[in-house]
Amino acid sequence: MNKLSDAEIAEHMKALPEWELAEDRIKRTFRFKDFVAAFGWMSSVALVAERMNHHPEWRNVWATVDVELSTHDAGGLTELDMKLAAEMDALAAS
Ligand code: H2B
Repeated sequence: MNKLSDAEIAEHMKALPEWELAEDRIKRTFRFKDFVAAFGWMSSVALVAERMNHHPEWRNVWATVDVELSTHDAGGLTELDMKLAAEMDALAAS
């Protein structure tokens, strides 16, 4: 998987308005109604991540999940990060 260019990253970020670009990664804080909702969402995301073989860095505190996405094998952002971010957004919205 190839690292995205700055122009490609900028294009993807238009579709991910809740995400913040920070160096070699993108970040978003997800807030849920309680711990069960947060952990339920994490469980759904875990299945998607495993299917993609692309895994998030994340931290859960009660109803909040802080997520950072980057492709370690590529040393930066790839299409996989953008795809996983979009899947996370969709699952949080449903
Ligand atoms: N997840 C992420 N975020 N980046 C990777 O480079 C990555 C991964 N690589 N999940 C995969 C697993 C790799 O380490 C295994 C061996 O396929």
